[in-house]
Amino acid sequence: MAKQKLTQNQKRRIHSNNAKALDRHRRQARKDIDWQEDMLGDTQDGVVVTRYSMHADVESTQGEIFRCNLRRTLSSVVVGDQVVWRAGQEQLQGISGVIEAVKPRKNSLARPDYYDGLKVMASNIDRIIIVSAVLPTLSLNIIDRYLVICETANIPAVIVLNKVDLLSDEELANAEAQLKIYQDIGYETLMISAQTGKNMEKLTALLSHGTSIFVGQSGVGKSSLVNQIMPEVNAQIGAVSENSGLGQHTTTSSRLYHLPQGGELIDSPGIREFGLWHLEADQITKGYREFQYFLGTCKFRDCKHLNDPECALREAVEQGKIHPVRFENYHRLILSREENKSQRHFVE
Ligand SMILES: Nc1nc2c(ncn2[C@@H]2O[C@H](COP(=O)(O)OP(=O)(O)OP(=O)(O)O)[C@@H](O)[C@H]2O)c(=O)[nH]1
Ligand SMILES: [Mg+2]
Ligand SMILES: [Zn+2]
Repeated sequence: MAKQKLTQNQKRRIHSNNAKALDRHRRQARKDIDWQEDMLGDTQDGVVVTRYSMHADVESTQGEIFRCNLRRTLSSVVVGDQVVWRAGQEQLQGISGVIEAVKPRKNSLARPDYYDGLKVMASNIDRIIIVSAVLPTLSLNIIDRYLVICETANIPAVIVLNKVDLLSDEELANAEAQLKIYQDIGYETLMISAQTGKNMEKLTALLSHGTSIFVGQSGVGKSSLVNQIMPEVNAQIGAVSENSGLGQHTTTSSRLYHLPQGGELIDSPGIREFGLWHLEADQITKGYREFQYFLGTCKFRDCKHLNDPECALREAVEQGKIHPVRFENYHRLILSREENKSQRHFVE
């Protein structure tokens, strides 16, 4: 008899049970070190520079890195977190201390996870650098997804287009025109090449104060840019697959670096699909900053901005005040959010 195909729900349940079993296993493994009071020094301040599945690397105020366990009571510890931690009197199984508490976050960058609900990726960020590239193809839809996240979290965004060394003059002009859509609505944009170093000085100048994070698809060259800025870091990079045209998810955990000219930079792993289904439709609408001026002036209060009569947004598009590509992407985001919502019920 042919094997019956699993439904989405069944697949999700299997994955979820599997993840829970792994988590139990991890917790048991963690229990192996039961830090006793007298084994630990005084509490001190630190910052999380990398979060792994079972532990985290904490940087002390003296700039030393300590691999730490996490108290089981802590619900979320991410790169960028300011923490209170205690060093062990000695190293146990490669672990040098324990994180006791996470200080309140100034802000955080989160994304919905298919199985695990909302996942915080990093915290205390001053600037999000959306890295895109001409290989894999430049996708304005992905840029828009990130921009909605940046607007919702109220974190300034910069759009960087990498690998421009691969473009002919004509393609370069075309890419410039696409980036102009974003400049016109007030976003800073930059065309760069980690390979040739083109415009790298502009990027480093931008990063020289506050904490920035590189986000973007796998393979766009985030870690290559880190290496270009700080060759001594020697971050791992991976080729874009010739078959699929996609990145290989080379970076596996986010990592915070101190830049020589000042400022902090977080390199993050590429994400296959940056979903927006944790947001309400009107949050997505608010995530389009150039729409704000027109919102509330549509004829109908529940205007969907599609074929509704006297839609102020559509009129603005017709009058050249809103770029049609942004308007189209907006409707694609709303639609994909609705499709995801109906297929997936996820716990928040
Ligand atoms: N031609 C060209 N190739 C580049 C440039 N920057 C990066 N690459 C190449 O792009 C590929 C992917 O680079 P990575 O730096 O690993 O990309 P990433 O964004 O860190 O990817 P993940 O860690 O998987 O998220 C590598 O083969 C790099 O050599 C560039 O400016 N020009
Ligand atoms: Mg990387
Ligand atoms: Zn409308």
